[in-house]
Amino acid sequence: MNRTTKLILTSLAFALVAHIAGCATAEHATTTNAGSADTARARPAVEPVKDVNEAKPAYRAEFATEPAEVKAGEPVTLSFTVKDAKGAVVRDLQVVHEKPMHLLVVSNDLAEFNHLHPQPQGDGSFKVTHTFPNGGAYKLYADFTAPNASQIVDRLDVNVAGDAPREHASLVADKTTTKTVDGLRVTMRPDKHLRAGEELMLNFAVADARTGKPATDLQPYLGALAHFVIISEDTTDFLHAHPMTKEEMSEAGGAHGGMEHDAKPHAHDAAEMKDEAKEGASPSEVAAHTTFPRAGLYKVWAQFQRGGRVITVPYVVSVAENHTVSANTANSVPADAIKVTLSSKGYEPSRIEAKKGQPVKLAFYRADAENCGGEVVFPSQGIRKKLPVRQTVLVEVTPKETGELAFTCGMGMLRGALVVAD
Ligand SMILES: [Cu+2]
Repeated sequence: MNRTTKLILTSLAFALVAHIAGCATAEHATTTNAGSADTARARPAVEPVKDVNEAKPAYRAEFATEPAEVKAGEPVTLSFTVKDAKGAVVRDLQVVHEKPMHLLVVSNDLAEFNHLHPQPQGDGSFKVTHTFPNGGAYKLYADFTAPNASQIVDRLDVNVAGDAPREHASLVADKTTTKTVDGLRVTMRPDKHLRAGEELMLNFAVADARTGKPATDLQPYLGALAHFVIISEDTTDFLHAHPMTKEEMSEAGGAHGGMEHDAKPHAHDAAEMKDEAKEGASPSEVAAHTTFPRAGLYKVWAQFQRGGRVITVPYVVSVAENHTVSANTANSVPADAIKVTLSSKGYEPSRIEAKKGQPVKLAFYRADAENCGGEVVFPSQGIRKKLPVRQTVLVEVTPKETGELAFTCGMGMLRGALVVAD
């Protein structure tokens, strides 16, 4: 009865700007509100902010520590006060995965990792007490969602005073993909070679280290069977992957409608998961659907809960350059092509005029790592093309009938159309 079931995780990619003005300053990656029904099940990816001074972010977290000087081995209270563009304190953050704010604390070399949850205080701030074990530079990623807005991740710097800062640990890509932590043996199997800008599934199989049998006693941790945090070696790319709930999975299954490909397995798995929940067994395999934005080394922390304890399993992966997509970029886009930008807002433009019988060249540009935008599909034309992040892909269509010729993202959530006239 060891059926394995995959949980598909929504993942959020953040390209944070490398612009740091010193200790305890925040960087802002604000999102635009996707304004669609899809936001609930797949929160839109953050659009990179080119210049923090260019546009005032809608929300930012003011950061303070108590005491002001942070010392290794001494408890410090980390305080975050979220303010809107007008400076008003925002108290009612949305509860996402059971918490209004998630805080990831990592040392600059990514050797140390903590996942904390600042608690709301009477004065509108969110606070958590933490003890940094060593002196040196740390990064804090405060992950929160204001009411009627999309997710925001603020990256902050903290310098911790200490007699002897720990020696900088260099990231080295793992030679083995099987790791054992606290009696849980976890094997990571990506579904393809890791390449920049390409969507992939990171599959994680969990087994009991002692018996070697699939572990089916995982407990929900913050409303999910697994959480994944992925940070690039230079700390600028931050991805936080959370699983979809059963309801969201069945909704997503419904939304996929007649789309072939991966929609059916997802829906099937959701059904299987319900069966297994009845039997009291948890899936022994989970999958994170993600895109690494750039080539280089990334650290991946997979978090599970078992026996009331959170188990954090670290991996270091190497993401290769993507030569196949760079051959397909702007240089090869003809001048008469219509540029269609795909972001968390959807397709812009989403309606494009065309003439019956005349070929139309569409140059799709995918601006961010929005999850379901990894493919563009023209169902009536049998066209399905991959859209790597920050790459342009050309699609040529000749409409044979007047009316609307629809195109959608791979999961059918984002839609656009050619409006075809005689
Ligand atoms: Cu969290």
